[in-house]
Amino acid sequence: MRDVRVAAVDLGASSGRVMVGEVGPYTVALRECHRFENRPARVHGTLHWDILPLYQEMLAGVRTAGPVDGIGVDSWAVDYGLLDADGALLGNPVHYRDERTNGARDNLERLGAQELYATTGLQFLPFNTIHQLSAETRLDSAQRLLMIPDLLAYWLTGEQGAEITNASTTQLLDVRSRTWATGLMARIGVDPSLFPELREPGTVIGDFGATPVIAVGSHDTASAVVGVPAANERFAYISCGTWSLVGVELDTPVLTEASREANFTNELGVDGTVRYLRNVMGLWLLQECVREWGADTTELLRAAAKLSKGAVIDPDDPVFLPPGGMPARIVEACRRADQPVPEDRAAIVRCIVDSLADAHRRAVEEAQELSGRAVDVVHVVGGGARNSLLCQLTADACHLPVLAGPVEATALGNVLVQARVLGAVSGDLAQLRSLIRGSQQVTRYEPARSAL
Ligand code: LRH
Repeated sequence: MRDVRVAAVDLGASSGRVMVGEVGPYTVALRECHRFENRPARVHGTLHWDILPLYQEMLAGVRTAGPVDGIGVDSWAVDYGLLDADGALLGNPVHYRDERTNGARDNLERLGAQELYATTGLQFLPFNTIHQLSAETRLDSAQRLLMIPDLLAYWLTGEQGAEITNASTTQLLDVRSRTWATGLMARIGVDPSLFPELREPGTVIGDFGATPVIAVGSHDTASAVVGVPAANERFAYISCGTWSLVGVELDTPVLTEASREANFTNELGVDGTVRYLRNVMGLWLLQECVREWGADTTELLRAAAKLSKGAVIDPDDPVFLPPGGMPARIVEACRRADQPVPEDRAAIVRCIVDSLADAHRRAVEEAQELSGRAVDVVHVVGGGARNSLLCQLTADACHLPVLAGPVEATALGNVLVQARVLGAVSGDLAQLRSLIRGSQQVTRYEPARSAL
C-alpha cells in the first residue's frame, strides 16, 4: 500500500470546493484548497446553473492542489447538460428549482405513480430528471444527456458516461437490475440513445493531463453516506446541508406501497448499497432567510437557542421549494397551521430548527419501520453538523444520540473511493468508515432527559 494525494471536487447548490485528501493505510487528512460561490442566474424567467464559471473555478482549484494521483467530482443530483452531435453544450443547465416542473404531479399520475415506483424506487420530487425532461424544450437538437458531474468529467477527459449513484436520481433507472429503464424513456418521448453507458464508482473515467479522473459516488449524497463514520449497520444518517437527506443504508431496495406512500426513495449507493432515505427541506429554509435579511447565521442561531420551542410547521411543503421571500412564507405557513406566529427573526429561526428536528424524527422513525432496519444512533454529517441547536433538538426529537461530523463527509467519501482505486486503502465501506472514525472529530449529543 502506498500513500496517495487526491483532489475531491464537491459542488453544492450554494458553493463549490476543491479539497486535497491525503490517505495512508491508517489515516485520511483533508485540506480545503479552493472555495467558490455557486450563483444561479435567472434569464428570461428560467433559473440556470452558470456552469462554465463553475468549471473554471474547479480547474483553478485543481491547479492550486498541485500534483495529485487522482481527481474525483461530485455534485448535487438530478440536473443535467444536453450536448449536440459535436459534443457541444446546448445552453446552460436548468436549475432543479426552476418552475418548469410545476406540472410534475400530473406527469406522475400520467406515467402511473405505482408503476414508476415499482421500477425506479424513487420518491416523488417534482424536479426528478424524468419530470424535467418532460418539460424540456431542447430535446430536438440534443444527442446526449450528461448529469452535472459527468459533464464536468467529460470536459476534463473527453469521456462520456453516467455514474450510477447519480443516474439513480433521474427516475429513469431500474433500481433492481441497475440498468437504464428504456421503457420509461420511451414513455416520456426520450430516445434511450440520449443516455450514455452506466459506470460504477471506483472506475477510472480517463485522464486529465497525466492524472486519472476517477468515478466516485458522484451524487454528493452518495459520497456523504460513504463519509458517515458509523461503527456498525445500526445507524441512521442525516446528510445535512441545503437539504437534509435522512435515512438508512440497505442492501436491497424497499418497494412496498407503504414506502411509496411515505415518499421514501431508494437511491443507489457506493458498493452496490441502497440509500433508503427521504428528502427533508433542510437548511435551505434558513439560508434563504439569512440571504433576505443579510444577517449573521451564528448570531441568529444563538438568539434562537435562548427561546423555548415555538411553532412547528411542515418544512417539506412544496411552497418552500423556490427561492425568495422565505421569511414571509414561513410566517404564512404558521398562520395556516394554526401555530403561534413568529414575531421576530429569532422566532422564525427557532421555528425552522424545531420544524427540521421534527421532520428528521419522522424520517428516522419511518425509515426504520418501513425497512425493518433498527438504529441506535443518528449520524449528522455535512454543514449541519456545525449547527449545535439543530443537532441537540434532533437528538431530543429522535430520542437517540446524535453523532455530529464530519462536516466534510462528502469530500471524505469522494477521497476514500479514489484512494481505494489507487491502492492506498482496501476493504469495504466498513473499513473506509473506520479510517474516518480514527481521523475525524465527532461531537456527541445525548437526547435531553425530558425527551426520554
Ligand atoms: C443534495 C442533493 C440531494 C438531491 C438534491 C437535488 O445536494 O444532491 O440529494 O435530492 O440535491
